[in-house]
Amino acid sequence: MRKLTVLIVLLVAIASASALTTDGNDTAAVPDGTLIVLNLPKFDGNLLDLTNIWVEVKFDLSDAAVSLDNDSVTSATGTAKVNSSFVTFDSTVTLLKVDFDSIAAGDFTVAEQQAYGLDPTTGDPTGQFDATMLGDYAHHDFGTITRQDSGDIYSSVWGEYVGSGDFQITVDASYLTGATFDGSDGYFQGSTPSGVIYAEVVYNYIPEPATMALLGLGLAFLRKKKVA
Ligand SMILES: [Ca+2]
Repeated sequence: MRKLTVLIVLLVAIASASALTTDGNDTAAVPDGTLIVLNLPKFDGNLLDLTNIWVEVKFDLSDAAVSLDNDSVTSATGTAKVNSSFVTFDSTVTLLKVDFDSIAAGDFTVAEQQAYGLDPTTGDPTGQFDATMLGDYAHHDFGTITRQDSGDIYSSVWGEYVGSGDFQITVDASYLTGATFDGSDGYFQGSTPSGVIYAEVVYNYIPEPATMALLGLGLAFLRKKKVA
């Protein structure tokens, strides 16, 4: 009976020790063509204590909008477009996941478009963009476009995440709004999009010395009981 009690206490101690987590995150606006650095905490403990590292990087592109104006005397299709990409995506730790896919610049590329059938021009001045708000005009708001990648980090690179201070993720984004027309005399007006980057790291670990001490204590107690 005592043995069972000791075992239960041991299991509870191990179970509670294995639940420890520490994490951190950082977020920043990413203006077009500007180098941005995110700082995320390293694991300030022992490499052997780690049981998992999880990383997420998320990018939101907002305020992308394109207005179209057909100045042709025939109807035309106008296509509003937004493109964004990370010209730079660097990290001081290797963002290699257990599935051998890396969190990389390509995960955050945006290339979206929306086509509109436009009526012949309504007679507004030709050769320039005019917001007529009539059938020769269309406006597309792309809303917030989210690109995200996350996952458990491959254990062979965990060592890079251990230490004091932070690791850095550096990005530089390029944004473009535009339009194409299948007829002549199409004009557009595009906004300047804005971007926000967010990154998070979560460390799961077992504080090994504490667990081993408890385990040792329990085993010693069991052994003592066995002898008695
Ligand atoms: Ca027009």
